[in-house]
Amino acid sequence: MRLFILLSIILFSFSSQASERFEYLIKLNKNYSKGHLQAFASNVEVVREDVIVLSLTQQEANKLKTDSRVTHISRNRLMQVLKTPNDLAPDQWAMDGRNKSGEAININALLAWDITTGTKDVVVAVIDTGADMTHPDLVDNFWVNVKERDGQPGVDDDNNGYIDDINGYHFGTNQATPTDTFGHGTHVAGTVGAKGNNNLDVVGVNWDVSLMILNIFEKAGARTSDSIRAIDYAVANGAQVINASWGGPGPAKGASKEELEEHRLLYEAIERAGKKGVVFVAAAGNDAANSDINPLYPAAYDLDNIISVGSVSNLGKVSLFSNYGKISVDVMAPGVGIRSTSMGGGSEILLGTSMASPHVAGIAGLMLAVNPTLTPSDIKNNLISTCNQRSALNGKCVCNGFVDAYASLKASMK
Ligand SMILES: [Ca+2]
Ligand SMILES: [Ca+2]
Ligand SMILES: [Ca+2]
Repeated sequence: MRLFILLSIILFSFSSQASERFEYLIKLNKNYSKGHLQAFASNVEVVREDVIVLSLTQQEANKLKTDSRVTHISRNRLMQVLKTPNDLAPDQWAMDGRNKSGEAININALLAWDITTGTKDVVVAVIDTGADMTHPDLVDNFWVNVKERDGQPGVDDDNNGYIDDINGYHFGTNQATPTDTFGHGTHVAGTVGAKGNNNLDVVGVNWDVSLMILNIFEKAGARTSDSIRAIDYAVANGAQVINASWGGPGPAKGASKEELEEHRLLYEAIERAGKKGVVFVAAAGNDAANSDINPLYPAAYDLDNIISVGSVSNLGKVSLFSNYGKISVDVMAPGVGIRSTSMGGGSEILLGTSMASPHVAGIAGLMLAVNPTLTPSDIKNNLISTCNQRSALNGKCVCNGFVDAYASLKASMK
């Protein structure tokens, strides 16, 4: 069996020093004016007729609390900036855009980012065609195998069976550097976690994350054996999420024994990952097929830790190319007109369930950032129970809708 790419605030830290001054918001008794308080400070800032801002020590503020000239005194609190990244490209509609009818067919990322923008503690393995390992918008978010980074070239410093695997590995060529020569993996990695708010290119679902880059592709396809090695590597080296934007057909109903047997070892590798608490997010496929009848694997394997992702357009409908299936496809996510990182730097627009899947893997990463104890089933259930249902998606996937990062996070914090 060969597997194919599915183308297509500022927070000030206050010290406890008694002499330190803070800003206070003060409302004056109507019989008084700011002039009456100038004994306390010369730098009076007038907000409105009876409301002023003064810079005071804690002691001075306490005194004013009992002062008849003052009817209200409180710290001039700093509001938190709502987290809007400076690199959300205008056409990254999947994150927060609206369509021409004003509908928000997006993953609700802006609200999610007020809760978390991700953490380097979460490791997402991108098993794909590798990544541009020098891409300026990805380099900060690559997973780092510290023992290899600080070790000796040519030596397997962490004794995990792979030499010099600093950011991942190229299973297709058995080389240390998982360099992308197709562009597919670079794009997928950027959707999961292109560095956010760095004034560069695009923003990933995670602004910060550890992307473990595992390349299984060589020329046109990936060997099943290499995909199994990559899955086992991801699990053994600390990944909590795997994204698989690839697959192969069969076995459909009435498949031969031989065909079934071809899939057994890949199935078992993903099952092993599940037992170690690793969630496996997979693209449903681009055959415009009902995958309950004509499945694409691994997405359609019946395993609790697999989340199969179809593609929704910004009209809220199943993308023309996308597989669907009320049993074998779990959720939909944006997969058309997706801007993400491209080889050689910069960004490009691609389409496919390959582009939908990493949105969901990215949300899984955010969920683990707020709650590291989530199991693969928790993640899957939270995504399904909170998705935005649409009549056009009814019967097209388990949740009858598309994923919502914000709602998934809220469910994950309970
Ligand atoms: Ca090693
Ligand atoms: Ca080494
Ligand atoms: Ca960026």
